[in-house]
Amino acid sequence: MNSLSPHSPAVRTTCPYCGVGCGILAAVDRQGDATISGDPAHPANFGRLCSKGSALGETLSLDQRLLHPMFRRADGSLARTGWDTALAKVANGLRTIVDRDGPNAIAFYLSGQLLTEDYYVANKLIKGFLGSSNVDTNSRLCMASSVAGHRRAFGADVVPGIYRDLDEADLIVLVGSNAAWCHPVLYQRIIAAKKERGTRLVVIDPRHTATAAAADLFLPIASGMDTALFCGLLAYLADTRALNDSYIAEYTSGFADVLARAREIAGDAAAAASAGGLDLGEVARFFELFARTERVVTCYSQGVNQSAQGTDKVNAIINVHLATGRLGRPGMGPFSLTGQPNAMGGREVGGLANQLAAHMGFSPSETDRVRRFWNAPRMAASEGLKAVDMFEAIERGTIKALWVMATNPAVSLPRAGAFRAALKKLELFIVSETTLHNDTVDAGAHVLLPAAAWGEKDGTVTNSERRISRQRAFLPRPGEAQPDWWIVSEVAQRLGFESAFAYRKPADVFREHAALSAFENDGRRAFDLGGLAALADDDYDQLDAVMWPVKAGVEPGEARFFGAGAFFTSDRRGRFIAPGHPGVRAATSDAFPLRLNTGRLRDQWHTMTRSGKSPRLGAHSPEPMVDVHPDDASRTGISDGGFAKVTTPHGGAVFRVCVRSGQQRGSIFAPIHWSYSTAADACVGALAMAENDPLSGQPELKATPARVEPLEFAYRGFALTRDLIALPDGTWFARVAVAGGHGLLFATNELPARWHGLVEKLICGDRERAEYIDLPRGIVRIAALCAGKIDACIFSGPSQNPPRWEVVRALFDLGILAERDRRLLLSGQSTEGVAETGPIVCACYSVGLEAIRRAVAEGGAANVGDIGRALRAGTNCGSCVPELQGIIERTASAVGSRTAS
Ligand SMILES: Nc1nc2c(c(=O)[nH]1)N[C@H]1C(S)=C(S)[C@@H](COP(=O)(O)OP(=O)(O)OC[C@H]3O[C@@H](n4cnc5c(=O)[nH]c(N)nc54)[C@H](O)[C@@H]3O)O[C@H]1N2
Ligand SMILES: Nc1nc2c(c(=O)[nH]1)N[C@H]1C(S)=C(S)[C@@H](COP(=O)(O)OP(=O)(O)OC[C@H]3O[C@@H](n4cnc5c(=O)[nH]c(N)nc54)[C@H](O)[C@@H]3O)O[C@H]1N2
Ligand code: SF4
Ligand SMILES: [Mo]
Repeated sequence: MNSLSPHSPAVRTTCPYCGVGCGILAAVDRQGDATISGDPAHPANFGRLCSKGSALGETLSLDQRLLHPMFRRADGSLARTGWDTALAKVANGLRTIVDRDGPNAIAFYLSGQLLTEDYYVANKLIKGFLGSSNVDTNSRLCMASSVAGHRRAFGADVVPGIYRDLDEADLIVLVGSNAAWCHPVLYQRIIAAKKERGTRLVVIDPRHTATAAAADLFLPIASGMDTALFCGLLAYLADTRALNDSYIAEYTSGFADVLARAREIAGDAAAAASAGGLDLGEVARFFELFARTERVVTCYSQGVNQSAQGTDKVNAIINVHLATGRLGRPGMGPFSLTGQPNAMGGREVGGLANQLAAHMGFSPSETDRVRRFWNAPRMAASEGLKAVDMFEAIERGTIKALWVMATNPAVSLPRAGAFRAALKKLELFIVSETTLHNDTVDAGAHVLLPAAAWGEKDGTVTNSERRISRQRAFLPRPGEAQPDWWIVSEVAQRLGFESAFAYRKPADVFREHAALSAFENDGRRAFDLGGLAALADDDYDQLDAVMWPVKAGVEPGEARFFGAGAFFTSDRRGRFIAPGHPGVRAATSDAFPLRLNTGRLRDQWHTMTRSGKSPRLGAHSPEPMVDVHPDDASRTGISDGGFAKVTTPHGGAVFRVCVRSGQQRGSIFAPIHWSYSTAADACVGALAMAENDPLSGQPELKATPARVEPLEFAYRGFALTRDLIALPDGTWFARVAVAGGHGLLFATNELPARWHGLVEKLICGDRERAEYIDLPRGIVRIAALCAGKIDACIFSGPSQNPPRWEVVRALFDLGILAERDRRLLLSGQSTEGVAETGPIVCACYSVGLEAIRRAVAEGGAANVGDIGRALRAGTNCGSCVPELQGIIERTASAVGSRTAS
């Protein structure tokens, strides 16, 4: 793996972002630059990639990488150390705490971004050898409600369908899923089915998203009321004789009671409409469409899972599919869209605190089976603490050692501010990371272990349709970075468990994992990789994407589950589950009259440690914005493009404001991506409440009571620098990746000319200085040039008329400036060859808003196809097509009204 030559032929691997699990071809040229393209042979994407996948090549630099083991000195600074010392420190520290305080004083917090092999080894060490089941994962914040819902209904955590069902459905219902941005390649498949087959699309979401733009029917449901809608649907199906009576009788149990409960919650379309705050006619249309369409797939994601009643929402959806027998056959089924690349793999190895490996639970017989298989000396016998409870135990001081791998909880947990502070209480705080600084590391990690990153590591991931794909290395490992499975195994060996962790390569781990899945299985556990348990090293290296189950002696295929019953419950029947009364956990009040909904943007990935490195991705939504309905904006006195402070009972943060009519009255939306490492004060996790679903332990991250207030800054501006700089306290800023250096967008009440020290430091030495300063008008433009290139610049102006940065940013990347450009630089104006692009809409081809507007207004482009032919925008991943559509409509009507007047 280390000996990869820097210009190897393309390597087949898998995207490290979302759960679609797209196949990728990665090649490295002689300069060491990676070329990334979609793998035409991979059944998840057939060659397509979204904007994030296509930009992976821009995220591979070693800038900000953690390259060596490090430890924190008493004065708080980090110092480099060797692997032996670091591993011994971890092993001795864990041993001391377990011996003194018992196994439950230690915890691991893992991630759906680990590979299955990494995950398996970590889980084995803590549950089987250290005797603690305090191992949970960020999947608790992500998929836990789906897992709990599947287990209640099916007796196992199984997604019944496959992606092909999306091609073969006549109706697709997306509940709490912004697939256009979060599962773009699957969304393209849905759009293709609409075109080719006439598939209808219904989108259920409190806000009008890019996904909703293509819907035949959009239901702007009140936050948390999905259960009412699906109960109303169940009652309607019963009343209109649209049930599958023979499926119910033959394969399920509990229908009559659940129907009675559904009628109590919402007995018909009118009751469902009233509970969901929806238009009766539209609810009736949805019910009728659902009732008469046999091939229905209902996909759902975080609008369902991240709820205090997420498990009930999942079961309310599954109930209507069981009642119509619409699952396990082509073109139908409930379909949980997983978030992370290996959310499923983590579930398979038992990464969650309430599960054991290979889909087993903590019953005495299962615990014993795993103990025997592992030959485990100290097997955890009962469930451990789930994520939020685990961090509360750290807050209380009962958990004393924590090992975080591949997640950034100081940003992504609810009540993140309080939990970040609690990390200081740990006696031993270990972080396995690829990045040198993120909020979790900077919260005071004692030992940093450098992990090999995507492109450098080898193993497997499982996507939303149960398909296992290989991630393969195509880059050499930098510095002293090591794969996560290696790091854990080395610690285990130093704890005295040499033979149980004597893995030499990922294939060794994978074979053991596959063997455990088949161990004493007898067809009672869905998850069975017995057919891969004896895979030779070469075959593992060559493994094509394969869908589980892969039973020994059976040719693997594309299995759907439950078309003819055969559930994994004790009586093999599927269970109807009666949901509780729907709603959200915390009430709004005079102090917090709004609800804060949180989620994702199209071109960033979580806490931006990777996607935040790509200039192309940074151009789409460069600043943290809060979306507010026009009525709420005018009531609270905040305006589009201005700033607002959002406050909840847990914290406050400051965002630019986007006033959107697609936002529901009373509900605001903010993205999860920014942290204290990337912005002054825009960490959404610090605002979110930690109210959990009682069954799944998943927190309700989309409904925290909140208020907004306007906030004024006198000046706004930007800085472009070759090295990272810090702005003075009190300055609001967001970091933005730009080509050739670092960008900062800021807002302030103190003019940069008065930022003592910083400007002098940037503009010193033999650098040529250019400046235009007009303090009374609030204008400051300072640039330092070095050998004809911009080395650093700071521009600011009054908030009402701030400087635009597109042109200067392009010049910053250009290299040596021509005399004319140098003269024009301070004016921030376009010169020949550097046109103003405006904000980037198409990330794949870097096409900006202005160019698209021009193509419509002057070039006569009338539809998305015309734009594609003229500018290429929208022709690669298609993620921007909904935005293109909106721009065409708005520009065309503006042009129309100009010509009319
Ligand atoms: N671009 C991008 N893609 C990603 C990720 C990323 O960071 N960036 N992350 C990946 C991960 S880990 C995940 S888990 C997925 C998440 O994928 P999604 O779940 O699609 O994304 P979110 O934006 O979290 O939330 C989806 C929608 O739920 C809606 N919602 C909120 N409350 C309710 C409700 O009560 N009912 C209903 N019906 N809807 C509600 C929100 O308005 C939002 O539009 O995305 C994956 N893909
Ligand atoms: N308010 C609110 N909060 C949320 C959500 C929400 O919708 N709203 N969504 C939740 C969901 S669904 C999710 S999945 C989480 C995501 O939240 P996190 O998991 O905290 O976010 P990431 O930025 O993906 O963190 C991954 C970390 O692993 C590091 N890393 C990358 N590759 C490797 C590797 O190979 N090995 C190691 N050791 N480290 C690596 C990265 O540098 C990064 O620091 O956020 C959750 N939090
Ligand atoms: S849809 Fe995009 S982010 Fe998701 S796996 Fe495919 S390329 Fe990666
Ligand atoms: Mo997630």
